[in-house]
Amino acid sequence: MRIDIITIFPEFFEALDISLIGKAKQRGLIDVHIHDLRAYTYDRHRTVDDTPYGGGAGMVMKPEPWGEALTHVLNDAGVEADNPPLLLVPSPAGQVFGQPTAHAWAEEPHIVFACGRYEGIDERVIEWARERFRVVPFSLGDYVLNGGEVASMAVIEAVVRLVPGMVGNPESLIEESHSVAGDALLEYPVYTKPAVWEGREAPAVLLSGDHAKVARARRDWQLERTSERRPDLIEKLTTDALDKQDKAT
Ligand code: 6GU
Repeated sequence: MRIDIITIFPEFFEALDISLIGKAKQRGLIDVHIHDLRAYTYDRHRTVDDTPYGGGAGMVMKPEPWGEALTHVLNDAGVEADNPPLLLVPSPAGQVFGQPTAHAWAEEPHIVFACGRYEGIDERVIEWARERFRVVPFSLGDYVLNGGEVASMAVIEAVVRLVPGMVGNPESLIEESHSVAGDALLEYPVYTKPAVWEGREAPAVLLSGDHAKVARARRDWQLERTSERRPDLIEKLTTDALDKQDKAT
């Protein structure tokens, strides 16, 4: 998978060399290209924004540097008109990103992130880009970040770990993908050694060696935790997703 990122803060993406994504880069599973938007400005101050037409607070990103930067990416990647890359535009006004979308995007051969400030990029850039890319404005949720960099990093981490060949043990991903299919419960709490820490015992059932009991206890903890923290997910549960014992509980 090729990933291009256009940003006024290229330093943010130095973190991509760490951990799982760093390994994916080393192993050649992903090929990351960072582009400084200011490289496509020609004035002394390398201006990327201006006041909004019609008035109002904040600044709007000027279209010209975006047109040039996006054109550079298309040329550099040798993009053919009949095979447009995915252009992801972080915005609090986007469609909400979730795990099903992460799975879909993990299959893409080329993703471009256009990191703008939250007031946005001149809308004509989005219209122009729709003729050259498959454009998807996305949001992480209902709160406001100053710019798209952190949101793009979050999406990159969520997507790259699902790229075929990434995870040593794909079984863990299979478990996860089931959790996306409609019985999306929150994870159960986990414990490790020592058996007693600060006077607190790990749940005895986990040390019992009874696999059926362990599975039942974990399932109950998932239901408990989900009812408490995410009642909206319980509402969405299909009746098929609940087993007999769940229904009794
Ligand atoms: Cl994707 N961008 C910005 N600027 N703010 C956000 C967001 C994205 N998702 C939630 N808040």
